[in-house]
Amino acid sequence: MEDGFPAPKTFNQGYSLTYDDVILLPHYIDFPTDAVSVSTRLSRNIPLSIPCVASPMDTVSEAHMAASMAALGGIAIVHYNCTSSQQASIIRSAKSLRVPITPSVSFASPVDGLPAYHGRYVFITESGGLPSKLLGYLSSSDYENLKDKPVKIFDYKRDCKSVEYVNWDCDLGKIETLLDEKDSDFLVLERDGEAVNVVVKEDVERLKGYPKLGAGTVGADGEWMVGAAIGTRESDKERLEHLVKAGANVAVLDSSQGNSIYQIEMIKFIKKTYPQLDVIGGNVVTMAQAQNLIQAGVDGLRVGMGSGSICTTQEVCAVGRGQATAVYKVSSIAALHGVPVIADGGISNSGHIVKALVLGASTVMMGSFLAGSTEAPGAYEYKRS
Ligand code: CPR
Repeated sequence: MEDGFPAPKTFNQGYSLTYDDVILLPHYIDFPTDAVSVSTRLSRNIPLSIPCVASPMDTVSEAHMAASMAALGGIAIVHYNCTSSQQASIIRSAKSLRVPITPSVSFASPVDGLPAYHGRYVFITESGGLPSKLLGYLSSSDYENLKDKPVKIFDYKRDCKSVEYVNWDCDLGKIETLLDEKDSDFLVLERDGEAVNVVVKEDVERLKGYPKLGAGTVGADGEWMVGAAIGTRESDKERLEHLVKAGANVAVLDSSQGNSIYQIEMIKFIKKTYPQLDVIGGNVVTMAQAQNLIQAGVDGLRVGMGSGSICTTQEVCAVGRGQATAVYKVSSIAALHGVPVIADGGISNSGHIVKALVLGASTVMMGSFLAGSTEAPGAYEYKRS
């Protein structure tokens, strides 16, 4: 009895279908939801326990997004809209974290004035950020009483004598117990003499309300796995050297049209220079494009052209493909070679994730879905109208 349209028939009619053009038929359930495993692979050698990847965008993936995604069993790809040393420092910072808490406090360097946006505490560190040596702190009551606000806050800081420190890999349960035992409002997580995070009591309460953390994405070095985006220029080879030294676990070649001589040469270079490093190529939307990158040696493929919420490739360059068709077609050929596929862009509800996975993707990459969250970079601004 034929009912509905099987995938090969649906995707071989000559139409380019988006996620919203397709709907899946339900089947039969004889298992509880907690028996469902969504564990998968990002690339040939990177297993994940959830199929979620944060996009390499400066509004999405920096240290705290990377630590939080890895803590949930996914991964983030750190953007490269910055110098190579800044990108390497974001990667080092993500890998030096264990508890996925984004500090709700602010940081300043000794020469700074009061930050424009600050939380209940301002911590003064040597570099003005983390990880760095902690020099002192001010609470909101301290700086609210400051008459001359632009002054160097360093002159008004409290010293660190009363600060409680714990080791960087202390788990959330122990942090909660210590906060109670010490009757302290915050704890400083420390690694190799530097502060790597500050956990305030209310952050722990917030995190307890999050979905249960599964097996985190931990690499052979015992730290969170973190991906790094790079381009295909000569200078990106030097950038990659910094990123590998910082501990990047996978390189993602960032291009809206990945099937190019530049990318193929870069893939070959990386596989030869860093044979232990997985390389993800893309973006591609056709089987022929995918075939080229697979032959060049990619360990994963990123699929989508014009699918991203801010992407204008289809309008500006008149190329692209409906994301449902692109994911299905590329996954069909990638599966023959054991290469996992990332469905990149256009995820605006959980149903889109299900569709991408059913059509053959191993993971979905999300940008706007994650931007604006606590874990994304940037300060929270509140404007009274
Ligand atoms: P959304 O999840 O926001 O729909 O799509 C995220 C994807 O959009 C990214 O992973 C990337 O492929 C693409 N993207 C991000 N920034 C972009 C710019 Cl500035 N221009 C074109 N595409 C972009």
